[in-house]
Amino acid sequence: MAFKLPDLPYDYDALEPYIDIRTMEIHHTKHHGAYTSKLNDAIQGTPAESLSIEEIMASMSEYPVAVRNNGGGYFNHNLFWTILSPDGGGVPEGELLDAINRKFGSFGNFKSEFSQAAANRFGSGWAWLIRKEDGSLAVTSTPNQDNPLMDFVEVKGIPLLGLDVWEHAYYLKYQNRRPDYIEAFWNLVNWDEVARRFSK
Ligand code: MN3
Repeated sequence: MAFKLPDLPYDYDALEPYIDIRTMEIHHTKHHGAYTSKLNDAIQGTPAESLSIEEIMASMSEYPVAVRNNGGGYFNHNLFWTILSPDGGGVPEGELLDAINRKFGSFGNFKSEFSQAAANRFGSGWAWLIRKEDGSLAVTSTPNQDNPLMDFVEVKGIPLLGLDVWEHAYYLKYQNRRPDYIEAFWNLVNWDEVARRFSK
């Protein structure tokens, strides 16, 4: 069964002014769309066709690079759209906030560690908040379309929050000002969805 490009849970202009309509439309239809179709091409006729995207991630070292790049791109963007919301921003609550405070000392410390991971990722990649196997949280970063579910990454875990820092995610509006894009991102974070992933 082929993987499908999911619809966005909001309109292309919904994240204005933080992420502009044109970036959202190109990012979803062209970039995410291409990862989806190239992933399907790469697994066509192989046993991976009957696996979930998470199952493919978990044994990624056994796959060719086209599955790594496009499968990662498919999964990462599926997650990215859901952790953004026009009603996002603010601070998390409940058990997620407790876990953040335990690990990072404060929400502000977490935010700055995550922002630094996003800013310092050289070239293209992602910053992540993950839940590790022992239940603790960590901030990590991966290059290209890798993610913390892939079996070969240094720090593995369940991604709760991810930020795309490829230039295609921000260049039209922010050009070289990645830190401004990262700052804007905090106004969009859907903490309800992050908390749902945390407690799953
Ligand atoms: Mn992207």
